[in-house]
Amino acid sequence: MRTTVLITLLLPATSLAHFGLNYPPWRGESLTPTNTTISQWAYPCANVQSNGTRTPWPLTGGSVEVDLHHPWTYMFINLGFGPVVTNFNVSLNPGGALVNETGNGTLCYNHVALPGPATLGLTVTDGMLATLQVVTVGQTGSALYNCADIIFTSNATLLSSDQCTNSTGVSAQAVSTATNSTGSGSSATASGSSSSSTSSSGAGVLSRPSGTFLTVAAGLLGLIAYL
Ligand SMILES: *[C@@H]1O[C@H](CO)[C@@H](O)[C@H](O)[C@H]1NC(C)=O
Ligand SMILES: *[C@@H]1O[C@H](CO)[C@@H](O)[C@H](O)[C@H]1NC(C)=O
Ligand SMILES: *[C@@H]1O[C@H](CO)[C@@H](O)[C@H](O)[C@H]1NC(C)=O
Ligand SMILES: *[C@@H]1O[C@H](CO)[C@@H](O)[C@H](O)[C@H]1NC(C)=O
Ligand SMILES: *[C@@H]1O[C@H](CO)[C@@H](O)[C@H](O)[C@H]1NC(C)=O
Ligand SMILES: *[C@@H]1O[C@H](CO)[C@@H](O)[C@H](O)[C@H]1NC(C)=O
Ligand SMILES: *[C@@H]1O[C@H](CO)[C@@H](O)[C@H](O)[C@H]1NC(C)=O
Ligand SMILES: *[C@@H]1O[C@H](CO)[C@@H](O)[C@H](O)[C@H]1NC(C)=O
Ligand SMILES: [Cu+2]
Repeated sequence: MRTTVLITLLLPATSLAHFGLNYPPWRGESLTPTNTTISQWAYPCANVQSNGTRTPWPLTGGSVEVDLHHPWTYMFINLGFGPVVTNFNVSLNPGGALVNETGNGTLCYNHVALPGPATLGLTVTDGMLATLQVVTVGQTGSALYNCADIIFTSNATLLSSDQCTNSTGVSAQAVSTATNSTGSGSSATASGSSSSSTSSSGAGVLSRPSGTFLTVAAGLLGLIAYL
């Protein structure tokens, strides 16, 4: 039974490309073919350990840039607090939505906002340590991981507009569920901003996915983590 699940998940996985975390810079090269210990399939951080270097990140959140190579992928930006993070339990997805990215190249969010203290259960202060985890998930549920170590710093800055760009043809949309469909069950649809829309109005058009969709997504990630 477990073998069947493994085969189902891993076979399509081998045909997928991988992704890079450009900013904050990842812990280290996770696309290396020479070190077989390192694998982007490995939860939570591709088996790449922290090397002690941390990128200063603003107290209210900062820039995130990824380099993607698939026709499309779901993407999660997570955060965990502390010097050695094992629980990436803070979701930083823009608009709180499940994100569906389309296209090959860089996707950059100038300001990925942190939730408030009530949601975090703590107040972010100068010098706090944390680790960002970016997860991409393909249609089969196979997930890839990369991590970046950060230090919250009051005078840290966002990337400038020439450092933070979306490649031509790269965009991301919020996935929402149609809870009102006439058929049996709900179907997923995409809505939201494209790379050409203005960032100031971006959050407004993002809608939250239903709990069910997130539960399914979280379940898949949990299963993958377990395997
Ligand atoms: C150490 O980590 C930093 C990011 O925190 C990264 O930019 C750098 O490439 C890493 N060094 C090595 C040798 O992998
Ligand atoms: C391969 O990566 C692992 C995990 O980062 C590291 O402990 C190990 O030293 C690396 N091996 C080589 C040969 O670089
Ligand atoms: C993505 O773009 C890079 C550089 O522009 C190119 O080398 C690569 O073949 C492209 N990959 C896919 C899957 O289109
Ligand atoms: C996240 O996990 C940490 C460590 O397990 C815990 O202390 C913290 O309360 C959790 N935060 C949230 C928002 O669930
Ligand atoms: C932030 O402040 C520290 C110490 O006051 C200084 O060393 C550092 O260069 C400053 N960084 C920026 C981005 O201004
Ligand atoms: C890149 O695209 C995403 C979604 O399509 C958007 O939210 C973001 O603001 C864009 N980045 C830049 C630098 O325009
Ligand atoms: C829900 O169903 C009603 C009746 O079929 C329809 O008028 C309405 O537009 C639907 N709402 C959504 C969000 O699909
Ligand atoms: C995600 O984006 C891809 C490519 O644009 C599209 O084919 C797919 O239907 C989207 N998935 C959802 C659930 O919107
Ligand atoms: Cu891949």
